[in-house]
Amino acid sequence: MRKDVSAVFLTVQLMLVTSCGSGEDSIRDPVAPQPVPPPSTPTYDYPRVNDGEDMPNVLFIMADDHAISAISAYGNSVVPTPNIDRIAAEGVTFSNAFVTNSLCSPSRAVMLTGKMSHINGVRGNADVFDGSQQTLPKILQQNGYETAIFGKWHLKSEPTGFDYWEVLPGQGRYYKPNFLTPEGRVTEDGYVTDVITDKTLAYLSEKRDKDKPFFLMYQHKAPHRQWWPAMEELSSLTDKVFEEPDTLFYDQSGRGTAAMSAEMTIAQHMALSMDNKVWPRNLPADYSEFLSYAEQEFRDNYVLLTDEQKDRWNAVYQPINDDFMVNPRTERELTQWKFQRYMQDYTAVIKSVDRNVGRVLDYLDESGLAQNTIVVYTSDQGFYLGEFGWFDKRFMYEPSFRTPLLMRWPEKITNPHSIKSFVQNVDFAPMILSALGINVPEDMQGVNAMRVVEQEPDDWVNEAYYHYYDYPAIHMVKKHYGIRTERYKLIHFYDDIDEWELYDLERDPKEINNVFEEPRYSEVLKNIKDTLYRKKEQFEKYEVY
Ligand code: SGN
Ligand code: CA
Repeated sequence: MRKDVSAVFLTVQLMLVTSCGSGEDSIRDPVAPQPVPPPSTPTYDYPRVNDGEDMPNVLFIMADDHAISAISAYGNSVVPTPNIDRIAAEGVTFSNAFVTNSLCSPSRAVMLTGKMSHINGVRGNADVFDGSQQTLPKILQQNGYETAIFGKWHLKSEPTGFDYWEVLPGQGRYYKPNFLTPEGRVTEDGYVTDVITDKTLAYLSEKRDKDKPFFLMYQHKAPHRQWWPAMEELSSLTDKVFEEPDTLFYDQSGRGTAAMSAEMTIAQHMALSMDNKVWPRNLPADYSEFLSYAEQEFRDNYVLLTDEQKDRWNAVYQPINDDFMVNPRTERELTQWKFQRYMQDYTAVIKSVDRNVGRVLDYLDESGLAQNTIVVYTSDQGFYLGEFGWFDKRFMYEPSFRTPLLMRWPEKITNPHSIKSFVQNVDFAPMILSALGINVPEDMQGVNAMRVVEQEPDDWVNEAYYHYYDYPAIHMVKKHYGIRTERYKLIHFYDDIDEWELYDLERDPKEINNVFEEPRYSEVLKNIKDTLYRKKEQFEKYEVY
């Protein structure tokens, strides 16, 4: 059940923008939005409806690129995550949470604003977030909250709306991380996931104003590429053999041009050096790592290790390098080897996130804060762990469209359960505001997903809308928008192509058989196109940025 944006606000917008949402069938569909000046920001009063009560705290945990398939609370995980699972075991697990634009900066901007990418101004990773706009932390500050963020930010401009902030510049680095702070840049010894947690715990135990409720964003860079594990987890990665997804060698032939032309295969686009930790000097002579930059990235990471860390690192990776050197491999075997290496490092990095989440949950327990603290665990999007031969994200296909979402709130959620109603990350801000009893501003486009936490309503509309813009860019995933319903998914790839894909998720959950042209789906197609255009109209009929 999504509400329409304020009619008054829309009228103003429509006077400003006339070309909107038209030309669905043209090759450059939709018409590239022309920037128009933002309207004067409407002002709102945000009355607290639960004045006088103890306001709950909010701990918002986000890990970069954390796939559902790497969280054991979701079942069939490639790695156990006992601490993250604690949130699920004592709270709710959203089994149908989706992003609106499967990429880092856009996803973060959507969560902060409760607005779609073209409205908050961050369509792709190159866009700079306009920190003068209304955001969730600002609204919370106005309602008596102290706000803080530690970890990955990745929105280019300085954080606004936070009483405390220490964020990684850009993607950040794994070892000896830098942080941007209001006082300038600081460099810390240690491993990034541990350091972010140390800062979070220092805030919780010492720095915060204990007379105020807190809204704390605790955001991990890991498990983003290039998957450098912490020393503690290095030993865990050597022997495990991971099951290959049955689509590891899928050729995309049941899909279309966009999937075929994307540059995110383990076989060709994952770098042996920076991603798989093969010493550049050990690379085969005929292997032109497209990638002089990849070799440089590898060195840039390695050089940050202390001598002692280098010894420990080499003790684990040298035998892997030796094995790589002595055993000749066919092309197929090399892909299988890279997949195993990828999964070893990725899961080791997840373990460090899980271990550190455990430290923070323990603190909440020990300090007595747990009872009235809402804990949310999510990611900025899903991730491919070898499905369709891929790593990375960006596509509207399930592994990157779906995102983990767990929520614990002992004070209010007393029956742990799983929720099947659809929610999207554009709903997170309205969900948190509603949970706290704070009015949701009219111009937020998400809906109050707390409704499905309390009890899944029969009239909830399970439709998820998507729009990805970051093209041309690394991994070369073409622009597309689409709609997912409970059973079907319709995607339109546009810009330099004009291709549609329709999937019947019941018959084809892996989305490898595009039925867009199949006559027996003509009725389904007609209906889902109507749904798509309705959603597109609802979300996109005006442009702000
Ligand atoms: C880097 C990565 C990409 C990744 C983007 C965006 N390459 O460019 O693989 O898609 O970040 O990721 S790397 O060689 O620098 O590792 S995002 O999560 O920030 O959107
Ligand atoms: Ca990400």
